[in-house]
Amino acid sequence: ESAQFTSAIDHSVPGLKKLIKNHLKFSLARDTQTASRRDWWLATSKAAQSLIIERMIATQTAHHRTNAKRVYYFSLEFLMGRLFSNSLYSAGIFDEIELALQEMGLDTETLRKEEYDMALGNGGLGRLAACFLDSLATLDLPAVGYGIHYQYGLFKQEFRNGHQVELPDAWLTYGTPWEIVRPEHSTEVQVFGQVENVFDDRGNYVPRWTGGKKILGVPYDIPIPGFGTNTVNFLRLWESRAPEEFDFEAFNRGGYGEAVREKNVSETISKVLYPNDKTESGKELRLVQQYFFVACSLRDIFRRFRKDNEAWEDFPEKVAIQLNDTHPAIAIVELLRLFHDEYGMAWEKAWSIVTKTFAYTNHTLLPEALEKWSVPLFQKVLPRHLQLIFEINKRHLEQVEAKWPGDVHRKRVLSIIEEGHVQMVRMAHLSVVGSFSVNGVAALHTQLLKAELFPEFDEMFPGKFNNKTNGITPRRWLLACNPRLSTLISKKIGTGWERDLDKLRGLEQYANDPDFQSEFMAVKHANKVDLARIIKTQIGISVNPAALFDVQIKRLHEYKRQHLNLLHILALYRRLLQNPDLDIAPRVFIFSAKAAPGYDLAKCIIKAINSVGTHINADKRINDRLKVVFLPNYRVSLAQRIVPAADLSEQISTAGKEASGTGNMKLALNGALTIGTLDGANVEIREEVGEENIFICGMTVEEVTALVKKGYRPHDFYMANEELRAVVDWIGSNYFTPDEPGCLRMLCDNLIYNDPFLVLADFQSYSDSHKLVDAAFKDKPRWAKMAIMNTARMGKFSSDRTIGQYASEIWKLDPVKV
Ligand code: 26W
Repeated sequence: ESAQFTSAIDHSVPGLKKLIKNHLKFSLARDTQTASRRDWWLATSKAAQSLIIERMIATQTAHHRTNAKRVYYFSLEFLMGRLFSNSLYSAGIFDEIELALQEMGLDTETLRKEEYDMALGNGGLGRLAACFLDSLATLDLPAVGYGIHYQYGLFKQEFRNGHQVELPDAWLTYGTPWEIVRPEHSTEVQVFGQVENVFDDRGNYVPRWTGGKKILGVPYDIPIPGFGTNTVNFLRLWESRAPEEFDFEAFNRGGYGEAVREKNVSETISKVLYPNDKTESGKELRLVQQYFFVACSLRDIFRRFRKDNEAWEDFPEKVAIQLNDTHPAIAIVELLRLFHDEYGMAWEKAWSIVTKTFAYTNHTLLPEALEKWSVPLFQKVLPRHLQLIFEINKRHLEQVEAKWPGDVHRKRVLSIIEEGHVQMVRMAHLSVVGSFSVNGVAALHTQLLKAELFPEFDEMFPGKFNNKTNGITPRRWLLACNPRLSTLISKKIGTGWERDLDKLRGLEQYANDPDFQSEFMAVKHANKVDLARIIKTQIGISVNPAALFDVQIKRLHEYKRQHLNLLHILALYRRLLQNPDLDIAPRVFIFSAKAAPGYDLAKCIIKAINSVGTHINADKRINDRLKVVFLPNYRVSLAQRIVPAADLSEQISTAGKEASGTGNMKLALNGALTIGTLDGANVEIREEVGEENIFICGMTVEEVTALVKKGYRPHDFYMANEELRAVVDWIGSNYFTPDEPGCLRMLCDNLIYNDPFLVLADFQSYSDSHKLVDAAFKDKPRWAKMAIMNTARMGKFSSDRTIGQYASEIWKLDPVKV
């Protein structure tokens, strides 16, 4: 069964022109004479949005009429970036709009720059959620994303004297054309309060959660159009409000000021995205955020379920909930509470429905990023949930006892509660126990998840753990960000690759063709010219587009080892100073990265790169053969400019630490070669492109484990390697920071005496690998062939493949054609 869809909107160029002008006049109250560029951008966006909304209504009708199973993607983060180009492509009106704008003396390229990034996420995990939404709609899968409508997204970054400064990201100041507020679907939830025993309506004396603070959740919907299909899903983001405009009880108690303050507390919940991508443990507001959006979303799902269904037993047949890491894991307990406490369902039945509904994705093995909440904090914020967690744990440990009688050690490691000075709730354990599926995000990551992080759980629940290697959407990360390459590819192998990325394999046969090689590299060169212009206007540095563009773009983290890259830059610089005739291809090192505001060492690494860069860029002796640029305020829209212009992609995390990485896929898809460790999805990228088309360096997971076990002493590596010692000391001296003596000391000391991520141990191998990169780059046909092979063999890393696997292997979800 499928609804027949016909559009009521005129898609022709004159029709679209009229639509844009109508929006300018009637939605924005502007005339063509006084309209600013932003007005035109808004009007054009609204025109595209009307086509999308039309399809969204048809899609929702189809899902409702077929009573389709839906997947609900729960995530604290959605890093959407700009939506303008994406909307035009998905609405299938990109060329028409371009013509319409042209006729009015405007162009899409100028207008799209007016849009402020929607940066409601930190990094990989948030961007993955955005790519997944795109693929879900493109594959016609019924899906809703649920999250928080943060008033402020990830902070804006500026550099002052090379230091990171954070500024608020007021993305909503001028409004957004994409969202639709739905006050009619507002829901009320509570936090805090206490547990009382009361008689229920069947005369049972039962615990009840009472006296909590009431909060109103107001949903904002962002339509999510698929590419080349009529399906339009939506992302529903909750904003917190005080339930009444004004709390008169508080007013009577403490007067006006008190009443306003109470209102402010409610509205604080959705105020700001936490900017850490390690943990936020202990932060009460973070736990409240997690519960708030999860509680609102579950009530919303209940309402939708009950429109089309009678029996709660059918819930798992109609609802799958994917937990994006443990951040929304409290949903497991809330769903149990709704069934058991609010609907009077027996525990066993409620728990059985719950554990058939949830699936959990783990995104990190780093112990400091595994969420734990102290029992006293839980007691304060969610007292009834804490009781339920203890009951879940009691029953879980009974099962452990049944399977391994008397095994106290096993109970301790498997318990949801960590015993200690203060008891802690382990959210990952709760997620594993409460879900029917637990997946890692790359083959190596899943293997380590099973063998190192959760071996006892894997034994207890055979078959629950599975792998879903990450992917990226080719619509944003090739079609939209790299129009030159897209056009070249379509000219060579035809269109269709946008929805079936394996088709890129068709390029392989041209990898040795000199004509195709020069076309491919001409595209790369043009993209580098564009990026060079951006670098010049952003930070005033001139770079040579013929140089090798060596790119490391990702959050700043010790484990990602931007400082390993820096040590190599210093080594190259030193070699050039000592041997001015050294024959190396000119290089531009390009960094972009935000550091968590409280992460001092990460901020020190930013300062170090900036200071070394400033010094090298000004040194006439090296004849512009090295340039170091650090582009401020890394974000999705900036990534879309850097990725198409990269020659080399730096993926050099300590083996075993990067769960997957997704930037590695974006860069390789756009014809950058990878220099990387055997970590995360790099392993699978190497499998796909072949080892002759990638530069692998550094220790393997096994070697890392062995070295740590034996006792890693960075000082030994420092002493044994003259060049390494010189560059580390160079950082530690005040040579690069004469105005701020001692400011890089912590970095240097960390490397020599601590170095938890084995930077010094991997230095030589990394440096050797870069010599191979240099040689390959000088051999133009060889480099071109390798670059083409990378693009041609990235099909596996389409998020369409990933989502197809989630749908068939985890969610049992069928497409619904609109
Ligand atoms: C504030 C709490 C918190 C804790 C952890 C926020 C975010 C995290 C995550 C670890 C952040 C993250 O982005 N993880 C990344 O997820 C990507 C998508 O699966 C992977 O590709 C990256 O390897 C992983 O680091």
